[in-house]
Amino acid sequence: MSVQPSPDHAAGAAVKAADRAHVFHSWSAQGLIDPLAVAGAEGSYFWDYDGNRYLDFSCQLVNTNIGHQHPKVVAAIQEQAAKLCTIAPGFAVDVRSEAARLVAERTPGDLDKIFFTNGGAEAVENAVKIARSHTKRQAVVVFDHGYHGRTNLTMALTAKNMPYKHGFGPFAPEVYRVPLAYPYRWLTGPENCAEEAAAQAIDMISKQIGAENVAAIIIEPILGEGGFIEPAKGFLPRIAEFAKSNGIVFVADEIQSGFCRTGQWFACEDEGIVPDLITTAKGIAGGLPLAAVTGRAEIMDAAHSGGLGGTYGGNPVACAAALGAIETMRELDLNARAKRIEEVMKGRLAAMREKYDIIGDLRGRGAMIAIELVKSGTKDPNPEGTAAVAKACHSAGLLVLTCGTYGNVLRFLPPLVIGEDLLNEGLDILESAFAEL
Ligand code: PLZ
Repeated sequence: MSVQPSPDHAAGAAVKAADRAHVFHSWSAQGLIDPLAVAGAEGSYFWDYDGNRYLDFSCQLVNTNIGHQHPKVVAAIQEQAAKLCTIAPGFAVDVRSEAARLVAERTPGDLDKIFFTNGGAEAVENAVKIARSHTKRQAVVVFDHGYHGRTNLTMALTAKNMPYKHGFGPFAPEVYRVPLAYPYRWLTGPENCAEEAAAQAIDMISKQIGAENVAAIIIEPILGEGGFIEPAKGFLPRIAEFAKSNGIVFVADEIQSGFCRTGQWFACEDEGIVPDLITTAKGIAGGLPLAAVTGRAEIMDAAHSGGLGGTYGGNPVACAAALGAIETMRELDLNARAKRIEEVMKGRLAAMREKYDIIGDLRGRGAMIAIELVKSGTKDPNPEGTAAVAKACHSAGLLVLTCGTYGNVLRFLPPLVIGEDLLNEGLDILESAFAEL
């Protein structure tokens, strides 16, 4: 178990100096960031070298659903490292077989073939390759506000008004974007949002692309980077049904929403959807680099022999971490915990919204909850207020992330193992940040 040691300012300064001299971070261009030197972590906390402790309502990047340094994951990694650290993807090994079996047991329907990759973007790329091989078609349909990664193809799949792709084109061709049922910002109001957005999306696909040309429709069942948007109820089933009746591969990108985050193993289960392919990463291995595409055998087998690959995919140590993580989620019934977290958070956040009219929308499921901040009395996005609240929380020892196309969403991703006292402590810090501002 990691225990927070006494402060060691010199060690922290050395870590920071070497970092600033040589490490290139995401978001670091033009020196805009000032990374905190982290000395360790345990459960719901991580800490720096100066004696400060932070309650982690980000799970880093939605990775540590089971908390930091979970003993089961640490032990599984240690054991596997002593036994076999690496093996080429072409061999069968016990941990990879078992990790695949555990994932297959949890994915809905008959999705039981798994291709392991290292990260989420790579999983999405492979899902597109598989869908194109299966359908012998090329077009890929994605949605407004969607995020799917930072490689050239996945940047193309990512929504255009986000900071991730500026100046990096030309992007991959044959990618088409259609409207998303975003209830809070749907022009005619939330009531008809699902129906109208689905009709518009289907109309665009049918008339502008031709359904017969579409290989895949890719959607996050709850959007992550785009602002924790829950597509209006009924939208996803309508799109999934359209995909099915037109021979289009329906891909659920559950890289953020999967593995108990929303109170289900996969968020698409809430509307009874069985996708053709599911992409996963992050929580699957408690933050170790492992990701996967899971699908039905006849779709997964469509790519030609030798067509899919990668040196590190399904690394045994990462697979061992997945075994520890999935076992922990099952044993502790983290789906039930996520639902309880939702109850507590939504209760407290709804009360805050009564008090502070810059909280415009409150949404999300399970332990994937967000508030959208607006200018008082309007629906105009308030990115400055959002950044200020996040900063105030950080100064008070709570890490919360911002997201959304307009930079005005505060997202809360507590570890699913968090106790209710700590959860409330984090919410107290948030409430004080609002009061202060
Ligand atoms: N699909 C739905 O959320 C990763 C990115 C953070 P990788 N999201 C966090 C950042 O600033 O880079 C993500 C996702 C969804 C795909 C991905 C991509 O997963 O493992 O980051 O490649």
